Amino acid sequence: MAQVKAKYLKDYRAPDHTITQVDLSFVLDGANTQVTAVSQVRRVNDTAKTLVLDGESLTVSQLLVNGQAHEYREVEGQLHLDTDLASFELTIVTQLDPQANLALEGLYMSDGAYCTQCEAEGFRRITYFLDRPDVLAVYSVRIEADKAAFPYLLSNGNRVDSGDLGNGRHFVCWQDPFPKPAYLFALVAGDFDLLSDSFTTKSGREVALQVFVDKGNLHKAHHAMLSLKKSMAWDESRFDLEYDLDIYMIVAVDFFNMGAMENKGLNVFNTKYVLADKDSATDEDYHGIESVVGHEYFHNWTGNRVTCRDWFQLSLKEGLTVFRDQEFSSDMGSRAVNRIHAIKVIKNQQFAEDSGPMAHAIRPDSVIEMNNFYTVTVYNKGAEVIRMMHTLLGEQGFQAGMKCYFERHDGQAVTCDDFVAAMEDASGVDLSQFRRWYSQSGTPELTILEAYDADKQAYRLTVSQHTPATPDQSEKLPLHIPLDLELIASDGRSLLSQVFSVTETEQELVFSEMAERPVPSLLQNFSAPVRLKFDYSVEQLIHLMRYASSEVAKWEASAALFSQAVWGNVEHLKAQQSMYVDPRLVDAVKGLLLDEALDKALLAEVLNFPSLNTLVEQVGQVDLDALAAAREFLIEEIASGCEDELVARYRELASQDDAGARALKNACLTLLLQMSDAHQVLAQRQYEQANNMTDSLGALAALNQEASQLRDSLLSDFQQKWADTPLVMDKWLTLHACCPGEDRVTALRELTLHSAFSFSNPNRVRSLIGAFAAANPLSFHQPDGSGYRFLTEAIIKLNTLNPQVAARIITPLIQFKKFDEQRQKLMRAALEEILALPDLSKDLYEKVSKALA
Ligand code: 0A1
Ligand code: ZN
Repeated sequence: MAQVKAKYLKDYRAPDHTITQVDLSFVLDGANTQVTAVSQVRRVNDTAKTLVLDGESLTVSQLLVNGQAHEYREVEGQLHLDTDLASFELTIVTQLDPQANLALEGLYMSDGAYCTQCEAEGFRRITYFLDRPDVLAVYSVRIEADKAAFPYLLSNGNRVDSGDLGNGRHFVCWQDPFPKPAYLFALVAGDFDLLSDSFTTKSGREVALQVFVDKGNLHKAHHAMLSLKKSMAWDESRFDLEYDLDIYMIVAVDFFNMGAMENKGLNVFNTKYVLADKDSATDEDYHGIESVVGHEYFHNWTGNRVTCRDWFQLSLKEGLTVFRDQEFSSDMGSRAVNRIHAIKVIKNQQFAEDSGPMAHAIRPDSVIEMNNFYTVTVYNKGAEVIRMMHTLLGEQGFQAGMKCYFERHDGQAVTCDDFVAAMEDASGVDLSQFRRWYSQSGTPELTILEAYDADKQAYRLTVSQHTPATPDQSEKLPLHIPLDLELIASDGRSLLSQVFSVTETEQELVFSEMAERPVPSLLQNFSAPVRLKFDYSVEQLIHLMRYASSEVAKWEASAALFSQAVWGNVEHLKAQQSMYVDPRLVDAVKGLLLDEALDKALLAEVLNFPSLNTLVEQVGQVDLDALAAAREFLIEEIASGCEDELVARYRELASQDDAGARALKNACLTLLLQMSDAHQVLAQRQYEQANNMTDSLGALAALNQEASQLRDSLLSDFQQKWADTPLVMDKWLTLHACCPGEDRVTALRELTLHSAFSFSNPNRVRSLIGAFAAANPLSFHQPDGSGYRFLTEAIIKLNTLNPQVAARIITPLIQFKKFDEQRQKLMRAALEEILALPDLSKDLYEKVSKALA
């Protein structure tokens, strides 16, 4: 096991040296690729006598200080160079083999194209450098390569020179005028189809827009381009932020560890978030593209112009940029549905992270491998923390805070505290207690009790907060929690809607002049990322479904009603009583199905009842088998109680051509098929008549809930049709991964040998193995441990191939505390086996050692 040392936020020190300018020259030549870096180094700490540079897996062929050879030594993977010069020019020549780089960090090859990924610490795999975000340099880049194979040579900033070198080779030079940290550097060299367009900013500057895609995919780049133009216009109108270079490039590559990367002026994207046409991409894919294109574009200000002082501050750029992309999606489409999707991510995944061994604050205190902290906590809970500030300050106060933030910090590398201070100073709102959201990990529980005094006509809510201890932090303090609530009268009138600040461990809210006991809609719009504990009655929830002013609250009420009913039946099963469904629940669903005025996409969300994973997250420990049985029973009962309405609604929607109608149609179909095989013919017809991927996949997913001959034959038809389209074959792999059944693993093991699968491509791995472990809990948690074995074998393979991906797909295995003793034993044994690997990566070591601690 290599040296594993945690780094701590409290140990942050400003660098002794900085680099103000770097001239990079790349000679791209396969395994003989050469990089020359000429850096202008300046000493910042006058007492420093050694320059310490970061590097990883590098071969240095030359090192010069002011043009002269200079001594250096390698110490624990870093390069030490003794000098007391106040400023000097450092030249380092390194040799790289991008073809051998399967970890996809630094300079690597994706399907014959060179590309880079430098966040978080990938630049140190290109050259020795001060690879930390508080070192900001101006970059110039020269790229030289074979002209026929690599006609496009791209880097950050503006193209300033190019030429032919004779011998079949050519070069291009780029200059980026904005000082940036090394993690925002990018280079791409390859042969692509190019979609060009332009955007005129509000101050009248014309920006060239370019989207590069693999040859033959030009027709699939239009939605990404449209999304980019919408993002640019939106950031001007909502945040008053304008683009700052003359060119904005997006390159889509098939080999990528994450979604996309915001390198200055040259974003590198996973093809999944660029390529789309109606035949091959679902409505969800279209939406994902718009949101990721927006996200990367918005980073230009929140991340690039103002960046992070150190990696513990990652949420400074990510929480804020996720908040901005969520607002963008909400302004472009349905605010309620977007909010529901964001809430689901928190409740399913972020709460799970909080209750597992990797619990951390949105600004972590300690990190072993930074790549492990691109998490739902840092990103999505981080966005919730920004959203809470928005709730407390209002749009105007928040925008004043943003303006102050940019006035103070443009061109700097700063901290989360700097951001909060700008918000506070610009708005006058006291955020001192609020800051604890940055340092405290775990999910707060907000328990609310109600009391009504008919004589005094007073309604009282007693609100208490408590955050359970997490492995990283035993002491918890009360937080500043914005509690948005509405009180609703028995006739449906809204009596009050207001945001209260909960700051104490226990606090009372008293409402006078209440002629009757109101129904409370609590934590409206999920106003804080907390677990709400309130003992709602069935009547109250049905009242909220009918009368809550907020659509999100209606959905929350329906999900709570469903969850309560499931847990009730789990109790019945434990007591060996028969299960039961409250007819009022069926009637409530029926009422919604008959309500033509209700937004279709919203109704679809209601009908996609809480998943098994969502339910698992609601309790400490779980009897998975009883839970699954109770959930299935309830869905079947609801579906058979509403069968006529579901069929009628399905028929009426079949001919409608919009995303909301498709979502609702597929939700109805899913329920009908879960209820009875007799409805299989609906799915078959939908599949055969489909003229878009949402309909095809909706039919397949509905059929995929159970093994059947029809399912098998349509899946193989799908495979033949799409064999040459990897992103669609990923959907096929996921369908296989998510089909229930006791012997899934045998089929999946065979699929790892299929030509559509490859361990070296992260999209393929996530679609098959990642999806199986994360989204097919019943098969993954087979009592014989076969699911754990399958995942463990894949992780062992990926440990050396691509540690980042290995560490990502292990997540369901480290959350073993939720399950029964027998399963825990098997899961622990699998983790022990991984921990004992002789060449265990830092990424896996951090997660597995914490899980077993
Ligand atoms: N900053 C990117 C996410 C990202 C992070 C790490 C990567 O490679 C290890 C790649 C991308 C974003 O937030 O979009
Ligand atoms: Zn981001």
